[in-house]
Amino acid sequence: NNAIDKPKGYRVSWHHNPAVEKYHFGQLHPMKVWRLTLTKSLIMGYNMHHGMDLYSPPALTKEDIAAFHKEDYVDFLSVATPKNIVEMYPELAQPTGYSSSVYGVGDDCPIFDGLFEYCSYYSGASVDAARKLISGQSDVALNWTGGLHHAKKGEASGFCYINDIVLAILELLYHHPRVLYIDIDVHHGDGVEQAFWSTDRVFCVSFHKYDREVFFPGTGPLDSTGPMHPENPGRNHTINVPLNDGITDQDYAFLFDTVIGAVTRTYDPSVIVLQCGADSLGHDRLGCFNLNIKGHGHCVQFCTDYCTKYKKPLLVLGGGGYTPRNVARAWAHETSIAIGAADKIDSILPEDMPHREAFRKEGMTLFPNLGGWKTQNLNTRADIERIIRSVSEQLRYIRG
Ligand code: ZLS
Ligand code: CA
Ligand code: ZN
Repeated sequence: NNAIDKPKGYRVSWHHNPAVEKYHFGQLHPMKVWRLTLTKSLIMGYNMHHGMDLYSPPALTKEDIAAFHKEDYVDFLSVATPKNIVEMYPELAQPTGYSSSVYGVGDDCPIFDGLFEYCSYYSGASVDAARKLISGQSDVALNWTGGLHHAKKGEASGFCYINDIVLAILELLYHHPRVLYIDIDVHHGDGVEQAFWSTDRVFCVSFHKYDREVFFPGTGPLDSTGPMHPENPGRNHTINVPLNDGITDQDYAFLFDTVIGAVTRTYDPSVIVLQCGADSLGHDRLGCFNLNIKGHGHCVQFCTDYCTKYKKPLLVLGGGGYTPRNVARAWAHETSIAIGAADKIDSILPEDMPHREAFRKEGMTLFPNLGGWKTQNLNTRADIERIIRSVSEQLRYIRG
């Protein structure tokens, strides 16, 4: 572990309102809110909360949310319940006819009890984290309950209702000239990309599985780099890294370091926002990559090192992740990276950890082998070289 040393006075903040943990998407739904409880337990089991400032931020109000979202959509979310939704919109009750659905509601984005409170809590934590970075009270701010990148201005999408990332970036833009957004969730960060498509003040980079026909949301090809119009400031300020099944730690790290290294050099962001969706790990229920916990964590290490070196704030968010035990492992490991304790946690189970002996006997580890899963690596040398070539050509158009 050759992470760069943390300077004196370096502060990490953890933004988590435990109220988010009590909501349920439904029995069959892959989004399990209890993965957040598991993550918290692991972080606290390793005593990492002593290395951070803890905040339990308030819920956002409808007005706060309307900074990005359409008012009628926010009104709708704030009143919809499982009971009244079918009375208001009988078309949602049909087993087949929900495709042209109301505000994106349907099987992926169900209306469950307390939905609006759930949204206001996870978004409140992201906005609070952004504010602590702006005020200088924090250098790295974590919100594992956020990172819901698919939500649109007036529509829910892909398990996301309110786009906490967009709300946090809008907050950062009050004080920061240039925000770099990086998205390592296995899905394309379409909602954030769309929100900042026409500005050069936010640079969006998403790494994702791309297959237009079969993999959600079907957007984010290599040649989607911002608006076409030559006068539009957003032109060339989006990078998409479309990947095939089975990418390994080595290939992913090479792509990440090359692409993010080049973007940071040319764009010189004043702050970084990193969405850490854990569905890019091997063995994810919805994912298809072969990343291990440490391969995923490498991206967090890269960003914390960069931000420490150049004294820039970093906002770290959660996202997808559908094999809860691995989600908790990844985000606990990434918390240890943020506080500069990754090398300690590697081998040590804390003295006072509940069930410590049982864990040790079972050979339980933060780092199970998640590689070599399901598929082989279908990303060829040529694929990776094509991506690197395209990105370096694109970056020549960005003023240096
Ligand atoms: O990035 O693929 C789709 C859309 C469909 C297929 C699924 N049906 C239900 C709707 C139409 C084309 N949706 C994806 C969304 C993935 C969102 C990822 C979010 C994020 O990680 C950020 C948090 C999808 N993949 C798998 C499912 N949906 C899915 C699987 C199983 C179920 C159960 C509950 C619901 C219906 C049966 C469902 C969805
Ligand atoms: Ca992504
Ligand atoms: Zn995802």
